[in-house]
Amino acid sequence: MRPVFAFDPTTITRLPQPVDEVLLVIDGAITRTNRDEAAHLDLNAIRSLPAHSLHTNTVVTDGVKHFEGVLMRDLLELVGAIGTTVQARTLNNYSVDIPMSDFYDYDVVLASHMDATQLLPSGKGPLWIVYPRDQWRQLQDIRYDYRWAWQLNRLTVK
Ligand SMILES: Nc1nc2c(c(=O)[nH]1)N[C@H]1C(S)=C(S)[C@@H](COP(=O)(O)O)O[C@H]1N2
Ligand SMILES: [Mo]
Repeated sequence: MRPVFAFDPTTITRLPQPVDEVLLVIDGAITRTNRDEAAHLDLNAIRSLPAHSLHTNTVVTDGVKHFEGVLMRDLLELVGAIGTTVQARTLNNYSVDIPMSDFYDYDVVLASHMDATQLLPSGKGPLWIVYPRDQWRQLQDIRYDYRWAWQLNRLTVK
């Protein structure tokens, strides 16, 4: 894991403004923002990061699914996250605290697509935190199942 520094708001720099619908707002201890001390990201901003995909079973779908998105650690680097915990919140008001070390220990994906189809709020979208469950036995555990936040729309870095 990379070292954790004290959060210094004086180092804040700007991200580009969103052009399309904002899918994800990241706030808290971040050093790159574009509105109201938060990072408001549309799909293009998310997809400006290197694409990452994986195949895995989930506890809520049948069979192996193909997820496409970006790595959670790349997303956190994009916004200059400085902290130890990420609180994930969702459209259905679910909330879970995730240790940031998960994203350095594993290739955890912020998925925007499943089986080549964009995730929508009527399903598990707009975004879904997907762990490489099939690749690591230790991830096949209820402690990690809680962290698979679907219908994700906000992250707070603490
Ligand atoms: N948006 C959202 N994500 C969520 C949840 C939820 O209620 N809403 N439940 C969590 C829990 S407790 C688990 S075990 C896994 C599996 O959720 P499910 O079986 O309740 O669908 O998703 C997690 N992600
Ligand atoms: Mo659960």
